[in-house]
Amino acid sequence: MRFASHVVLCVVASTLSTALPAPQEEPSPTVTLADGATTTLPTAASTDIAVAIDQLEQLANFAQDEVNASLEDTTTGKRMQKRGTCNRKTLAVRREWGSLSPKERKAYTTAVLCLQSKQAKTPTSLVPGVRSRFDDWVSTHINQTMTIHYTGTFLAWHRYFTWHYEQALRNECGYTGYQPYWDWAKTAQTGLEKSPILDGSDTSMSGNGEFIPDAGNIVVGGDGLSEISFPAGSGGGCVTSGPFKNMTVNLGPVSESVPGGGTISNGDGLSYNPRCLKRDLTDFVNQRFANATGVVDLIVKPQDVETFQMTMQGVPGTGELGVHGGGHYSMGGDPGRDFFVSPGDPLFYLHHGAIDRTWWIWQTLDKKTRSGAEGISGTGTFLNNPASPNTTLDTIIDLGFSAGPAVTVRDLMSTTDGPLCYIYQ
Ligand SMILES: *[C@@H]1O[C@H](CO)[C@@H](O)[C@H](O)[C@H]1NC(C)=O
Ligand SMILES: *[C@@H]1O[C@H](CO)[C@@H](O)[C@H](O)[C@H]1NC(C)=O
Ligand SMILES: *[C@@H]1O[C@H](CO)[C@@H](O)[C@H](O)[C@H]1NC(C)=O
Ligand SMILES: *[C@@H]1O[C@H](CO)[C@@H](O)[C@H](O)[C@H]1NC(C)=O
Ligand SMILES: *[C@@H]1O[C@H](CO)[C@@H](O)[C@H](O)[C@H]1NC(C)=O
Ligand SMILES: [Cu+2]
Repeated sequence: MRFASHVVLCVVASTLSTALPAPQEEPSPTVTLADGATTTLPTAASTDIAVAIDQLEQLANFAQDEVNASLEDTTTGKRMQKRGTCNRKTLAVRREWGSLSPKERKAYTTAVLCLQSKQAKTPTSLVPGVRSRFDDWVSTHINQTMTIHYTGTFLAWHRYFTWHYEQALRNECGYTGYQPYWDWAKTAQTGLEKSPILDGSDTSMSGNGEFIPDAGNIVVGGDGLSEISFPAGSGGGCVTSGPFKNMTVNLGPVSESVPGGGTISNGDGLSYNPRCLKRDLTDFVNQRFANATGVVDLIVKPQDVETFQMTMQGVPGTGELGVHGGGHYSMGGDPGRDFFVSPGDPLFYLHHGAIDRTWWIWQTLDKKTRSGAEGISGTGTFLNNPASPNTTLDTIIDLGFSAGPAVTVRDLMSTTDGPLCYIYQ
């Protein structure tokens, strides 16, 4: 039986650390793997990007090993006690965009275009601007924005949101793959426009927007957050190539940050406002807020979910955007820079795949604690303003007209122990 036998992080490094110069040179803790073998994992990120990329891969492999082992041997009863029915045969593996074949990439974007051509389920009496099934997700996100960010539900809500989007691509649009993710660490190294995700080719997620010069800085903040200013990107206009070249954004803007400072809006963003998809790819933001070093530190340093989720979203007042803001503001544009309407850019789901993967790896480092009640912190309102009850395992997550059924946070705390059944490569 292997109940508590694995994921025991013995910090053997602690007694040695005083003799060593820099935190990133601390020896790694010994980890006992599910199969009884031991390995070492990093306890701090290397500032050398290439080394940090290796560390990230090592952490992801560890998570895979742990979860794979927990799903093994269903017939012999050797399996960990689980709530769901997920097993190795039903397990989905979500992969990084660049590791998909050109054909697989095309199948994904074709399915997204299909979703954009299907009828919406949201009644236009409630949201006059919805024009497609794809817009159901956008309007659900707009409707719930202030109760799903800087809340106790942030991670679980976006996990469910992305999962149902993946399910709709599969069940309503014939897609046979799984939700791919965007590895920010990779694009920070290559540059966004040179990456297979954003190079503008037919097998990309489309590329940059047309270049608009003299744009001025982007200033984000407000809603109780202090301001952060950074340069605009290398695009700014309509996306000019790739699968989403002709895409129409129907909803928003609600709070779209624009070059030169400030935001623009179209009221509640729910009325019909057709316009082109715009991007403003911003390497500066990717490299500064979502590089390999930062991602590894996010996974190995926070020991409680409050620190983890706040670091991920950017601790207000620190000038940090976290990897969450880092990804959103590196795509830029409209609706990419709109806190409410951001799922209107299909790249959103690759970004949130990566957010979910980061949480998944972090959870797996201490599965028992981080997938239960101790793995939740926060309330049901943005920075608890206005004050609201604490989020718990029983808190309901409801995706409105996008997809049902409503579930509890409990169902979303693991990607393999409840109704969900996937891992990340
Ligand atoms: C875990 O299982 C998945 C699916 O079978 C496989 O793709 C992956 O390589 C496995 N990971 C490890 C580290 O064995
Ligand atoms: C965009 O629309 C035009 C006209 O309908 C069509 O010819 C073209 O193939 C479309 N491009 C893409 C990338 O879908
Ligand atoms: C990498 O990310 C970390 C954490 O966000 C940041 O402190 C550092 O400045 C970044 N490195 C570069 C070269 O921007
Ligand atoms: C809500 O969470 C906070 C922070 O963890 C805790 O101090 C407080 O006691 C909780 N409130 C209730 C009603 O459980
Ligand atoms: C918006 O949220 C409210 C309550 O959370 C819900 O009653 C309403 O149906 C939602 N509207 C849409 C369009 O999802
Ligand atoms: Cu969101």
